[in-house]
Amino acid sequence: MAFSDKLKRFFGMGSALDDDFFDDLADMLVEGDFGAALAFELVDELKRCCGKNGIRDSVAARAVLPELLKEMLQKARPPRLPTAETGKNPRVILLLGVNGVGKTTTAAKLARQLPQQLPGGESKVILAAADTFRAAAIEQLKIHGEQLGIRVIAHNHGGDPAAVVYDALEAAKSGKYAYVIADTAGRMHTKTALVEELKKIDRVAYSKTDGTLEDGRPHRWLVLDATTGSNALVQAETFHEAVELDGVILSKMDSSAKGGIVFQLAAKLRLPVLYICDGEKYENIHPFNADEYIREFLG
Ligand SMILES: Nc1nc2c(ncn2[C@@H]2O[C@H](COP(=O)(O)OP(=O)(O)OP(=O)(O)O)[C@@H](O)[C@H]2O)c(=O)[nH]1
Ligand SMILES: [Mg+2]
Repeated sequence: MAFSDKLKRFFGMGSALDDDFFDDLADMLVEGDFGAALAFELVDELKRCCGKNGIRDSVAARAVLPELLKEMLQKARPPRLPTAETGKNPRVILLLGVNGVGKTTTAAKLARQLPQQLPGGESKVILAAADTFRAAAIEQLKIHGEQLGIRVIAHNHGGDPAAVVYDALEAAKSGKYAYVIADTAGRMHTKTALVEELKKIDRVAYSKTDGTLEDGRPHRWLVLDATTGSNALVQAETFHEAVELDGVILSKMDSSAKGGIVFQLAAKLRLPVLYICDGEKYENIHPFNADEYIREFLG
């Protein structure tokens, strides 16, 4: 991240910790997608911490930041991750998000990544083309399925997304599958339409698994384009308010993303980031690791 280099240089100068230093730091954090409120909170906390410990220059101040940032990330709820096994009810994962954030690409990446945690590791996923809004979206998922050797359940353009999930669960009945990963439409839903659509999918999932989905309702993961900065927070707020999300996947971290959004998601919405995506290839997805993330963020 180019932004991390900037932070690294800023702290590396060995400047005195005067008002100018803290003002400049707040400005930088805002630029890095921290949002003003959280930037000031972190600066105040750093000031307090440096005062208490007799820290006088930026190099020493940099050393206490990881701990402060970690505390911020710990404000997120512990992630409710799907613990899947074949032979049991498959876990249903819905990928949500606005247009173009990377839902379909992420569905394919997850379809390849998630089963690697299962014994055997081979394809135990069904992809559900529940974005029935655009014909091209269905085709796009089918192509991923072909490339990955993963089964894709699709209906015609304009069909009912819940019916696609129904058929995916029907196909998963053999017990061979551990996950159903559903791509959803990227159009900006009205809140009511989105809530109704997801409620219907929940009902389908419960009915298809005799109400015994072991870890509750389908997982709702929001995909956010990390390069959209604070707008990503607005998207998360809107979706979370409407449908209670379980977590976030940040895409396009390889582009011009600055990364502060992760701290805002945790501190403001208590939303954990589950995966980071850093490219268009299938392997460009990584489970989120707080310590690693903080290290990279600080440069
Ligand atoms: N650089 C980069 N590009 C990505 C990443 N994830 C997705 N993309 C690209 O972003 C574009 C949109 O991705 P899609 O997966 O089609 O996004 P979507 O949310 O399904 O889009 P709609 O279905 O139109 O709402 C594509 O060109 C992807 O290749 C990523 O992690 N890094
Ligand atoms: Mg799509």
